[in-house]
Amino acid sequence: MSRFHLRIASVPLALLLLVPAGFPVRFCPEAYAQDAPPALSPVNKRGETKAQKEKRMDWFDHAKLGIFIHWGIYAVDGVSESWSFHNKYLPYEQYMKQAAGFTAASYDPKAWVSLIKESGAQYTVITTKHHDGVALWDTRINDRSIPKMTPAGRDVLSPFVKEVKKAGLHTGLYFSLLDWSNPDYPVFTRTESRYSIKDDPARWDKFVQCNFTQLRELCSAYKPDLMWFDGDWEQTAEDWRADAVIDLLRSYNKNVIVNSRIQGYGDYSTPEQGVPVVRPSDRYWELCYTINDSWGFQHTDTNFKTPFMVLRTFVDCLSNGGNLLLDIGPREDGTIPEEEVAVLREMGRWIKKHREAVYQTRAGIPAEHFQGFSTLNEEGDILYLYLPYRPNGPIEVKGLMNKVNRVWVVGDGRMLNYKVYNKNYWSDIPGLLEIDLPDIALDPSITVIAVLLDSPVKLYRGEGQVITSN
Ligand code: JFZ
Repeated sequence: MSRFHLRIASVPLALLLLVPAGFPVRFCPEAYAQDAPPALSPVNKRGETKAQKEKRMDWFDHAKLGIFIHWGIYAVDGVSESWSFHNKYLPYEQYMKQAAGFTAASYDPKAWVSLIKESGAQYTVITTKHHDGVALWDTRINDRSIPKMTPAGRDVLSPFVKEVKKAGLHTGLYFSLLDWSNPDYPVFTRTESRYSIKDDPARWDKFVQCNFTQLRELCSAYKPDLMWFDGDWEQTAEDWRADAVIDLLRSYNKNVIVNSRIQGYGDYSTPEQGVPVVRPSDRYWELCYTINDSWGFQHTDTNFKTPFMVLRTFVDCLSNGGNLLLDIGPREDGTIPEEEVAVLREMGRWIKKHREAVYQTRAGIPAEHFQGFSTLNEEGDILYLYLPYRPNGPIEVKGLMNKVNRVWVVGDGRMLNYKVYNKNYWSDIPGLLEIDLPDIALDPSITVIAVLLDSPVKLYRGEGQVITSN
């Protein structure tokens, strides 16, 4: 709606025409209806209707939290996954030698899944094969796999996926399209190339067939709900045969969801450079995020965020209508760093207490209305306010046109007192909603307040012009 489009709040147009000239009509410069969702991604190469896509995306939309797992031979020396040899921080041979130290000696896939479940996550995405080409499962295309190259000596993917499905979580598989180890892949290190696709299309074709074989292996053995591609940036959609990749996945699961890193063939966007500052325009999005600064385990990276910090980012994602895909990097023996365990446990504690303000929510009201984060229930008549701080006085909501019917503390049930200030009976410009929040109702981390409205939320979005007609 244009800024100059005048709308008289809650007065039907027909009635307005009956208003005699000179009658003091109160104008509301822009009544903002929050219930219009942002447009779906224009890229829908599956020929689906909006409703079909919404149905397919439904579990993802409500999942809110996923756990990402980067596990591979790079955890042995704690070097950056694949990039460390590609960027020549160490020689390729030395990188691959880490395989001899990958034991999975304390690997307990049941315990991994129970921790993931405890965190409140609804899905998990595991690196089946990173850019180094080392597969976690027993692939038949080559010997670059955990079962064939390492003392672990077994497929470590299958038992994990089995537990994931048993726990009722959605299965996500990370798969790097590029494979810097494969002798038929054109790129090796950042300065060394093996050949160029246009000079040797047959060799490229050989590589592409490897990808297809591995994708078939993954689809038939693990029936993924979500494929999380990576490494697409080095080639074009045509070179990856992106449309055929999607067709292949769909032939195993027609409802499969695909992330955005397959050259425009994905279902949702992945914000770049961290937590988005402005609400992403895509209807579906997911922030992938590390707890320290590394995806895989690195002994020297102690830059862990606290459980509170991660939780605050999670709420930030919720308030902007997206998911958080939170990464853990297990050690070579399969143990998970304590700092990461602590984060997942705290997520679980908080989500369990506040579940009504997590899974069934959508993006909240624009940030100008409230000093904190917000979401709405599906009907739009419960506004959830998230406070990652301890307020020094009543908390304030500006520009709320609805009548408030009740305010309570989520996960606690306590009713809160509230008042509306500066509401003139002759104006439709709403007053300030002030809610008292006693210390006794505070969550140790992020307190959530539910505001029940008389109807779907309506916001005043004007500049508060002088009203000349009173
Ligand atoms: C990729 C990988 O290269 C990296 O090792 C890790 O697996 C990560 C999850 O994915 O790195 C990227 C690629 C793209 C973006 C961020 C990290 N991006 O678009 O913001």
